[in-house]
Amino acid sequence: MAEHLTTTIKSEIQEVSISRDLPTIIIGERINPTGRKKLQEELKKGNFDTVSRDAIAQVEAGAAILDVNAGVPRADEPALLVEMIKHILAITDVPLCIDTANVAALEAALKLYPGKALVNSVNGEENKLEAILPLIKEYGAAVIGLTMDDDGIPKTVQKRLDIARKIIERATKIGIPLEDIVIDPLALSMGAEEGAGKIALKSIQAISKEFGVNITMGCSNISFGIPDREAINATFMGMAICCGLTCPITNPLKEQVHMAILAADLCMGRDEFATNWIGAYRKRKK
Ligand code: THG
Repeated sequence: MAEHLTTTIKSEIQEVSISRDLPTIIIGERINPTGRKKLQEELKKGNFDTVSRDAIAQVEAGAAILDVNAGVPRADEPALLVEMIKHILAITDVPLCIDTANVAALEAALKLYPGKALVNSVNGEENKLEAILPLIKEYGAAVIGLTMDDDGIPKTVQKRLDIARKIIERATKIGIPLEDIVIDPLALSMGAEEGAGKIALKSIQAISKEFGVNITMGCSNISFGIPDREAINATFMGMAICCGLTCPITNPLKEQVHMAILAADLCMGRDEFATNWIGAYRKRKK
């Protein structure tokens, strides 16, 4: 069993520590135009009002880090990502998670970002490892590694563990500290793939135990195509935290899911005197 590592992400003035021995860190997922037609149209016109509003609302609701994705079809992604980050930096101090598959956009964002960002993401594909890991090293960032490679997302826990090992070996070989690598074992829809939930949970457990690294996941995928999604997402969230998930990518404005995170922290002894649980209760009652 590897020791629990601590990943520290920084803005210019705030520091956020991610660890199995600390409260769960919520990475707010909302600043993402994928599947949001209206936001896409706004961004194309240079309107960042929704971005600013989503940033403030998520931080207010408990996000400690904000994911920023500028994936608008046919847009100039490097320019758009930079503009979005500038707007977010102007209104909040929380550290950012830069969510892009575009290497030029990533480099532009890292150049501009005045802290230690979390980069979302690299995976086990050879060209991704070669393009992205040197940027992580150069800018002193932390990085999320997805357990998929040129053959796609593996159907077994063992293969996901193997890809995590490959990413970790390649990153540490060029001098990226182990604690700056966060692994995402990937959640697929249980509606489409039988056993997707169990594989995700077992993968979290296996990777956390083997390497001691922090684990992230875009958890809402798990319920895609199934009714009453929020109840499923909330239960899965609690189970995943028990297995070793430390920094879920999620929407803290979804109350059931947020309460599941706080309850899981309380159950696992990461919320001394139930301070966070009671604080959230009081905020809801107001
Ligand atoms: N792993 C990592 N990064 C990721 C993902 C992951 N980044 C993107 C995504 N997956 C997580 N982010 C989002 C952002 C928004 C929504 C879901 C995931 C979302 N979904 C609504 C839904 O599912 O119904 C649709 C939009 C809406 O109307 O709100 O909003 O897995 N490392």
